[in-house]
Amino acid sequence: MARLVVVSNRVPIPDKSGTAPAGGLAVALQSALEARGGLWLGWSGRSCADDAVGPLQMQKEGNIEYALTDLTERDVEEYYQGFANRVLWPICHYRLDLAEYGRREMAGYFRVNRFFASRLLPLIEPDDLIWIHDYHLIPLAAELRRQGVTNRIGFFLHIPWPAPDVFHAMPVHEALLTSLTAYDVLGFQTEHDRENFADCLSRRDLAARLDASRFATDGRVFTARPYPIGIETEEFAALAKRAAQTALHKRMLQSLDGKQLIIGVDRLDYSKGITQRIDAFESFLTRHSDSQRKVTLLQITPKSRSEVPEYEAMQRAVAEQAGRVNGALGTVDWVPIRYINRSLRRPALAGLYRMAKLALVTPLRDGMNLVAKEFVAAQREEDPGVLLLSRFAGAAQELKEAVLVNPYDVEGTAEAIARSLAMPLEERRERWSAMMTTLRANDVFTWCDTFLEDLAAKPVQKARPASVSTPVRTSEARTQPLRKAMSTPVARWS
Ligand code: GDG
Repeated sequence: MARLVVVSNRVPIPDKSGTAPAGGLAVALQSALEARGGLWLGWSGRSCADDAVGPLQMQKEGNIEYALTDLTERDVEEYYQGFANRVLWPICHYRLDLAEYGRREMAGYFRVNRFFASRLLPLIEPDDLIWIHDYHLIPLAAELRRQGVTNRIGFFLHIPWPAPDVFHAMPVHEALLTSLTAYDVLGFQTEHDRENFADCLSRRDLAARLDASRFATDGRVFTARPYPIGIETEEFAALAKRAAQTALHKRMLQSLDGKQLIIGVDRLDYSKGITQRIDAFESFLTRHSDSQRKVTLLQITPKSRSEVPEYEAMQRAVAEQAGRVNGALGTVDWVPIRYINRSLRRPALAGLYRMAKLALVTPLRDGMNLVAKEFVAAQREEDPGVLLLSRFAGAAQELKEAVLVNPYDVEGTAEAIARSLAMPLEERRERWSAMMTTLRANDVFTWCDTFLEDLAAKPVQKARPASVSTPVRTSEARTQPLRKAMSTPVARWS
């Protein structure tokens, strides 16, 4: 079995006791790395002065070697805070209005990808399978290819791929698209994302489509498929069951004093629809005033990316909004919304999911949304809670038995909350059991194995296009925008 090399922006490095930070993705990748022997490379999270980037920091845990690199302050500002989080993230979540293009940031993004390639290069062995993760590292394979790497390289995008009209509004979209054709296997969360990507390629004549999943650029074939990410279903269910026995769980139950718990868990991010959700909850309480004092919404929202101004502003806005609803509707002995702005431990979270009658998972746009899946896995078979889920989360493509809502429709969501809370046991059990079957069939280990099987598979090269309506551009024309983006000196862009 070939060795596995994983590259992601951040690396879930185990602490001194060897315990990896919890989280399905980290667990699945670590178990694949452990089985095959592997290397995981990424940013250390530290920044330093321009001339102070030291050697890679290596750490070995069992069969896995972790390699961390520092970045310069300028790198972090341009590549991470700039292009990744203020251009790609909003664009992929359909927020053209929030994207702030700057040539300096774009150049920094390509420069840091080139830097990651140069750090990885000396560590790669001829048969390694290389698996690169997420939007921070789109051009990494193209950079590795330029430096002579011929290994199989795969890419998985955790966030949505938007429709061509949105993606093509981004300067350098063509360079990014072209760089993706350097991979052997491209993974998306849903069929919809894959089709958006295929439409982007075809509008720019960057590849010919051979069949549903194979594309040809001159000289090579690559595949693009949906690989919906899962969770560690059985382990999470067991964790939730155990958590229900803890003192914290009992204290929480006591503090609810018979009220029904509704739960929301999201990183503080505008894509998660938190303000629309609080509006919907307020609308529900106003339209169904008999529910007042009978329910409590627990919104757990750990801070994220607080160095980006939109996130800092949002933190204030959500806290104010929750305070306003509590001020307007609360009573001396009832607080409608309990708002927690920090992270809880994973077992505590699992126990709270299990206690809740209803989860509000209402992102405006989400690649998958693992909270939806964790909530389902944490339920009690004999009396499961209801999942209210946005149609715009990737998870809605699989969890069709959830109560699906349009989060932009505040009143519609308010009515769906009312319906969900009143749902009879039999219907709750039917819906839950169907969703649980889906989660068991496609857990995060299956996701990981399926992707790696495709990545390791012998490529079928030189297939003839089944139907090519427009000629594919020659390699010279095709790689031109990529070369331009990669070689443009920063000075010319700033
Ligand atoms: C990206 C994509 C895609 C949250 N609060 C706490 C906590 N969490 C954990 C949840 C869950 C994870 O964080 C969040 O995952 P999501 O999938 O909901 O969202 P993103 O962070 O935006 O992830 C997304 C995902 O990648 C995977 O491909 O699904 O669409 O945007 O696991 O449980 N964990 C703990 N305390 C908290 O307070 N311990």
